[in-house]
Amino acid sequence: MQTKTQVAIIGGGPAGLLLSHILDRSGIDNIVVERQSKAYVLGRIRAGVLEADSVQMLRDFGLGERMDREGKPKNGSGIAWQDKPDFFIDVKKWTGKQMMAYGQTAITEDLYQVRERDGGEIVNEAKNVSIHDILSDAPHITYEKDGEKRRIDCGFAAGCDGFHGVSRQSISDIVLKTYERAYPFGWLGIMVEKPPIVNLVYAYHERGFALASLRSEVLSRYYVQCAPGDTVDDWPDDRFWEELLARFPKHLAEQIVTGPSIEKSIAPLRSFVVEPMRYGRLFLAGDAAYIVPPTGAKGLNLAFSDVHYLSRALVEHHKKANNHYLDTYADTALRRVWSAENLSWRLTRLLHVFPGEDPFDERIWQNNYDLLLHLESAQETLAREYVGLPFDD
Ligand code: RFL
Ligand code: PHB
Repeated sequence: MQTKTQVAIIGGGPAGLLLSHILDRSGIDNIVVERQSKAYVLGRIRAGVLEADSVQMLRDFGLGERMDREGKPKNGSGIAWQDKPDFFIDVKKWTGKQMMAYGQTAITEDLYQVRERDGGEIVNEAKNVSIHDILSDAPHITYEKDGEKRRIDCGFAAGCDGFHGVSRQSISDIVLKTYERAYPFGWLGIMVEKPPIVNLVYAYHERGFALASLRSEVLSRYYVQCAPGDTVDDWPDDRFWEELLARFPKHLAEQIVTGPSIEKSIAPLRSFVVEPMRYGRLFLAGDAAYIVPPTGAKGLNLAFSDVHYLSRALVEHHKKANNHYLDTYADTALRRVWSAENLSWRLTRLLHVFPGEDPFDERIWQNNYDLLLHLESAQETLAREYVGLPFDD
């Protein structure tokens, strides 16, 4: 079986689905090839916070209705610190913008719905996807579906297949550079059908990091820093709640409504970037090219930023024969990626306990929190970094 399309999109997570939707609205045909079933993709629980520009992008492309109904606009996020005053990252005050608490799972549902409504082609459960002749003018993708080998001839390939995908591996080792940092802990997250506390709050405590977040007025999301080898079986609900409550100051712990978890999972933390993000006619976007630790809430937002720049580049190429944005995509995307890597690394460093840490380093990072409490320029810088770079360069 052989088909032809203008853009083959590998990976049907949020980046791949949004790119597919935007290209379709500009009259550029595309096919999404996804390794997992639709049910599996919709069952994943990940990001929860959208930057202002991500929110606007979703609205601009007709994806804002449910988000504006069910999501919770936020003026910023709190930081609590053992034995020190609380701090608020006041995004509204310093930038005039708001963030939105709205889950990645809901966004992915919204994206599937519009792709199906508009007759978009998504091939789920595609096995052994591989990319061929990517340095030529006529690349193609092969995969297996229902035991049958299939081929898609395409003008371009978009690698939106996340950290475990194949796209990155299609770039020659000779040009591919990898930058990486692993952290000696993970995040254990739970979802609970109880009202959240008023603000999203990150907490530092000598027992470890904790985070109180939300998905809606009736759905809360909580995380605790855990040891790298831990499994969910090590963390029955009672242990989780005891640890979480111990890591928040009393006045916040009192507001947390506990209950049985409806989901529980562990995510390792890492910083990871590959360069370049373009190889011939292959363009990487989202987690296929980099990972940020979730402390800055940047991963999904960066993926949407890539989609913004990549869709503009592909539309200009197809509609105006202008290759300028294709040629600048990788550099533009990487500049933004490194800004987010920088913030995510710093916030991770600031808010977690690093086993075996040098006491000197510990005092330096505590002092960074003191600076935040007292220095307005530090408060403004963090608010601007947390809300994300605008889409205007
Ligand atoms: P995804 O979501 O991983 O989707 C990639 C898709 O590609 C498919 N795939 C393949 N398809 C075909 N062939 C192959 N060989 C394939 N290999 C893989 C996969 O099945 C999948 O469907 O990447 P994408 O689209 O780039 O989206 C990135 C985001 O998912 C990610 O950055 C965020 O979830 C990160 N993240 C957060 N981001 C935020 O902006 N704000 C947050 O608050 C936030 N919180 C988080 C997070 C990530 C977390 N975890 C679990 C790592 C909280 C957590 C705990
Ligand atoms: C979440 O709600 O899942 C969440 C919120 C903020 C983060 C990371 C994750 O920084």
